[in-house]
Amino acid sequence: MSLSLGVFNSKIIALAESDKDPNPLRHDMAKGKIVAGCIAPHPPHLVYAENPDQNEPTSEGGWEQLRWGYERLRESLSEIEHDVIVILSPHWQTYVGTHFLGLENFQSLSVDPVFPNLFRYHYDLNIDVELAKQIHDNAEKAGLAVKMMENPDFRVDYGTITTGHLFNPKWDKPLVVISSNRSTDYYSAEVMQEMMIELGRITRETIEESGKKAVILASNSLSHRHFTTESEIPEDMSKEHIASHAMHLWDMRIIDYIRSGQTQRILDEMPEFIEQAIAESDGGGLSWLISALDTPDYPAILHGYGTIIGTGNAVVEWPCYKHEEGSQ
Ligand code: 2X7
Ligand code: FE2
Repeated sequence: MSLSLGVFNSKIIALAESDKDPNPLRHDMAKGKIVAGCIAPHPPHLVYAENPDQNEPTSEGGWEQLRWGYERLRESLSEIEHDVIVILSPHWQTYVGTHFLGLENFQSLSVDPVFPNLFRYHYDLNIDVELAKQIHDNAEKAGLAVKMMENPDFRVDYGTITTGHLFNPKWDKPLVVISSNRSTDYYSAEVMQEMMIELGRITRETIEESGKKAVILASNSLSHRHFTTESEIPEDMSKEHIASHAMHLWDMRIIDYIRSGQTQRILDEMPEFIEQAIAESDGGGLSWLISALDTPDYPAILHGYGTIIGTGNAVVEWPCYKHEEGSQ
């Protein structure tokens, strides 16, 4: 009796052992994460002022405060390992759902429709189609309207290109590029925000499932009222200032929330911000970013602030990697 019980017990132990993962760390190791989230504005003036080989017009500089801000952002993340950069751009405007670039590579000439004198940029960018499709599929399962953009002649918007260049001028990492579903215009800022909070959650969970490390970028200005005429020398900084005092007050209010870890208040005040400051977060990028970062309550780093043809622009980093479990 005791012998057969012993055999029975050892069988159970053997079964339990065979159920065990031979590599108990595997699941943990495979979990992906967002290592940082940023506001990375895209006025083409910043690329024009840098004079990279890819851009045809040449300049004498300008907008240094913001360009130094981007330098500080790049430096801050230079040692933080990441596999992919995810961008949501308000200049890729889609009215039926959210779209994702869905081919391995896109190359062409991008010309800014309002500032063709500043931005004629020859781009060549690579896409992480696998991750883009995973986010697309999970969004579809959650009931959002989505589409993969698989037209090889599709012209990538200048917001994506400018943010892509300023964040990573070497273009040596693949991108996931997400369109701006114009639900603010079609419905309201409230509807837009509800959809972007859902897309942000799905983006975060999909990155975690994917096993990849990602930096996510909301490509947008803050207040967005701009001058209707351009000075003779666009980079003449004696002509640059915020469009109005009201725009300045809104920018400082949002920056205060950013720096003091009050992202829920940004979401709460988003409809007023969009309406009163004509904010470029009407495209959904900022709501998506805050949601993907799980509405952080720790302070973000303000790397720079400056105006561009009257609009307010902040370069901001939420350093998620400093706030992971066990990192303190
Ligand atoms: O797209 C932009 C922008 N958001 C702000 C200022 C100037 C030009 O382009
Ligand atoms: Fe813009």
